[in-house]
Amino acid sequence: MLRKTTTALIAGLLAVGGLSACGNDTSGGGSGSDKIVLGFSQIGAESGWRTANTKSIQESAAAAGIDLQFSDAQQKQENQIKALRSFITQKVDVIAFSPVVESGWDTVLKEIKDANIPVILTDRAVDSPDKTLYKTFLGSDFVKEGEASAQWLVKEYEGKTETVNIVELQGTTGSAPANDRKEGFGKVIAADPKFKIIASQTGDFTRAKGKEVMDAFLKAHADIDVLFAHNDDMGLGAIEAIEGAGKKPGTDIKIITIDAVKDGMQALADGKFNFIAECSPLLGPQLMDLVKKVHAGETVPERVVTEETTFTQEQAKAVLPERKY
Ligand code: GYE
Repeated sequence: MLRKTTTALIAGLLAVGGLSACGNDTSGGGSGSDKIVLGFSQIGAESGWRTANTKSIQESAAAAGIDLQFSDAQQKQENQIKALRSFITQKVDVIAFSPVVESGWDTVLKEIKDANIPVILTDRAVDSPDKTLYKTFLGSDFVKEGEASAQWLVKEYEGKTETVNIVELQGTTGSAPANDRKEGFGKVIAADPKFKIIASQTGDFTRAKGKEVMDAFLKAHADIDVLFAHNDDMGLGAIEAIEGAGKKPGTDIKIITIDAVKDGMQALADGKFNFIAECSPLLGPQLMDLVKKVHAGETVPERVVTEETTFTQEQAKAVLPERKY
């Protein structure tokens, strides 16, 4: 109550002074508007998923009449913390952000809470034990994505007894999707000792790093059967490395990835990937809904999980023509 009144008061004062409550806004909020101001700190533009996620958030904010203050952290936690502090100074109405890693947010989240600004975690989680530091978390079940990836593998090698040598390209070290996808995948393959992860390293969710690390894996191991990449982009980089080494991706080395962005789905339809567990980047509409609710002081669920599926090569061929991102 108090917070709303204060916000209204500040907005009113700014309007009187002929200033916009949007600070150095370039998104066309209009001066003195009573639009909700949302400060959003994005991780960067490391992958096709991220690009689609940014687009979804920007388009949904515009459609919902929300004044979006968007900040790109270029994959650095320190930049995200700076952006969050500047949202406090700007007195935005709601803050949402996609935390690049899980740890190290307690102090800044406490500062935001003290400033009475509600926080929505988007896409990635934090490991803060104090759950009152944010209102809700909107995103995917990454453990489930890892499990679904491994379940496909288990089925694919059903009835076979020879060792299956797996290499893993992990996402950004310390990030929720890297931690959880690894955990989910590991849990399922642990049930059968024939599955062995012979190498596992971060490719930072990027194509370039995926290629570089896969190059190194191929040099160190002559007998790789399967690649599990924590996202499509690293898998796409790995395809280049595999082809460069004179092997056939999807055949000589089976590839499982996560995301299902258009380029990944194309590789799956082309037979270069073998399976994708979907992770939807289209969080914008649900996010704007939550922004309105927390701004109005309504209670929201602790966790809002996005709906996702999985794709085989045949399924990718069928949906590819309609894939928007
Ligand atoms: O899978 C990857 C992106 O946090 C779910 O981040 C997201 C992940 C996504 O870079 O492609």
